[in-house]
Amino acid sequence: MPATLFITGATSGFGEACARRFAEAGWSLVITGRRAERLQALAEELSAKTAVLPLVVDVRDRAAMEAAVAGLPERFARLRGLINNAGLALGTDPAPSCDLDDWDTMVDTNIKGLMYSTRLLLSRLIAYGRGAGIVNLGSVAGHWPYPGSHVYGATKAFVRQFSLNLRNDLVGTGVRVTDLEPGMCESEFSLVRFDGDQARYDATYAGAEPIQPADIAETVYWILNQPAHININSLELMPVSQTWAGFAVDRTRG
Ligand code: NDP
Ligand code: 8X3
Repeated sequence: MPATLFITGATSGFGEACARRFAEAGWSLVITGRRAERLQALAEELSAKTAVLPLVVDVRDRAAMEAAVAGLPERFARLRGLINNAGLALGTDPAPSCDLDDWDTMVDTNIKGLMYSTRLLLSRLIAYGRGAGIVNLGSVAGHWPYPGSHVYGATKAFVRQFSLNLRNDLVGTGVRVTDLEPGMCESEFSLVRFDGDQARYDATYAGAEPIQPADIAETVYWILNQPAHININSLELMPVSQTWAGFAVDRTRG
């Protein structure tokens, strides 16, 4: 039975690009997301190359995630990889004026959704053993503070520490864990964050030569195909055009 890769959030961006990259290499795929039509279309396209199971599920819905994992057909049960990719940022307003519902959504998706898929699939990854791996989508926002990042960055700090902690609990199982921490990448991520504002999306990437989802997919493929005795603990990448800002100073203090 071929090895299977489980990808959360495969209807766009990194998840979709990873599905394409791993399908090219012949891995069986379980792809998930909420947008059924997109997921179905991707599954149909990739099924010319490999076995693909589309699962329409919201990672925030614990019961639905439990049912989805419990119902995995035997054909897709030999799990070698999990890409915890589903996630989002909502808004860039400063903390005092942003929407508390957006904070809930980011925590529920980026933290709790990732917890659910990890916990529910761990036993299958452990059963695969040596060579299996989890790639969690963290972010530069998980350790570099910037204005408007508040809860989004904090959820990614969770992803980083959770990933590192998991490694300790998985010692001896052969299962690897990586926190992948990209900087600016061009994807629907910014359309979601800016509530569909196309002009703001365009301005974000204009002239910056951002990382593309296919670049991330290539990186994930490299991580999960390292020799079985190597664990990439964390990997941060940025476009060459992006660096850090200096400290901000309040000059109204007299
Ligand atoms: P996209 O918006 O293109 O893709 C996000 C994916 O997550 C979609 O497939 C979406 O599917 C899925 N998703 C969102 N919410 C849920 C949910 N509740 N249940 C199931 N699936 C969900 O963004 P990216 O590909 O750029 O981002 C992927 C990950 O990478 C995210 O975790 C993001 O935080 C992280 N990241 C992104 C960076 C960037 O600059 N783009 C940089 C660093 C990290 P659907 O809507 O169909 O459910
Ligand atoms: C996404 C990258 O810089 O927009 O995680 O926070 S950033």
